[in-house]
Amino acid sequence: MSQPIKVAITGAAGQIGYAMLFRIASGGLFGPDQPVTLGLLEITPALGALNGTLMELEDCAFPLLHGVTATDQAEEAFADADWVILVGGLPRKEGMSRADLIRANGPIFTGQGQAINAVAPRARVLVVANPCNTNCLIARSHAPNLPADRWFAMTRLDENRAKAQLAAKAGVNVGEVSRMTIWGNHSDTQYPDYKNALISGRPATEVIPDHSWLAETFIPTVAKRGGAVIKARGASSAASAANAALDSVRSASFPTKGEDWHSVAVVSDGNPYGVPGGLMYSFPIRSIDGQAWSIVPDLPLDGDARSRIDASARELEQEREAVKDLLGP
Ligand code: NAX
Repeated sequence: MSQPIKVAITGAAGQIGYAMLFRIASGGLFGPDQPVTLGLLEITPALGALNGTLMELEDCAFPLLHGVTATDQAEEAFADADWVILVGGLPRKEGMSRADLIRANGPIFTGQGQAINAVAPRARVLVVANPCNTNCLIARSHAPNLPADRWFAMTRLDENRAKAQLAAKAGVNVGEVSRMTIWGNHSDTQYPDYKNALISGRPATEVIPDHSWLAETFIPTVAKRGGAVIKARGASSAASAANAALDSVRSASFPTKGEDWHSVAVVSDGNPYGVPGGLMYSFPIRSIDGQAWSIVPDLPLDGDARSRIDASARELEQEREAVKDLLGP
């Protein structure tokens, strides 16, 4: 058996944490032969609830789970982690603006970025907590020891939502949908790019001839799906968010198969799509060897796609401006 992979998770007593831990511990992330250890971080008042989750983890008797640390100290949770998944933060509540959320959650990521920098030199980091692109930007700015290509913010739930909508409309299994890009911010300005997506190997725009549905219904349905789930469930997406986080880590950890790609926000260097450098922006990504990745180049983008891509970049620039006092040197 190989050495355990250490996964550190913040907000571990929250609803996404609860939906994620048992899957990781059972082998649902790295497979049935790969042991894992967990480093779980919570705020002090939530340690009691986290202890209950620990009791349940113990009662599952997972043979692959080789150790758990549960703590309110970031450096203890993150020590020597291979992956750090930053989930902890306030979810957006009814009546809370995006700007309120940015200011409420941003400060968490200065300290957590510093802790990763200090104790997790080989870590790769996935930020789930919203606003995830900008929280990731903040954490990364405080962790100069970790190369820029180790930082990710989650748009995979949007990708999965988009695939499910296209599959339902086309009347096919969701596994038939590939090359689904979410461009930009995990927000209403994201661009779910149906024009470059495939259904059963054919352009989605050929399989779904109803182009007004694609342009006018599909895009807002994907972008506003989180709100629709809150309305129906009375709580924000949890199991689907946990699932998307696991998909994101898996896609980064194994080479991309065939000609497909996946969506995740990575640091932009301005190439190849002219997105301003330094932003954490979601692109079509291929993993090369389970460590390195590249942005899929040369996708055709018409004027409408281009203006959506630019609008999401502008929103991210505004978010960066709003947190500039929280950014590291
Ligand atoms: P919960 O409120 O259920 O759990 C959050 C947990 O984080 C709580 O247990 C809380 O004690 C803990 N926490 C707060 N501050 C912390 C800190 N400084 N260090 C460690 N832990 C801390 O929220 P949940 O539904 O699990 O959502 C978590 C985050 O995911 C939210 O920010 C939410 O907005 C975000 N989401 C992101 C999604 C995405 O696609 N990127 C989709 C789902 C979700 O909305």
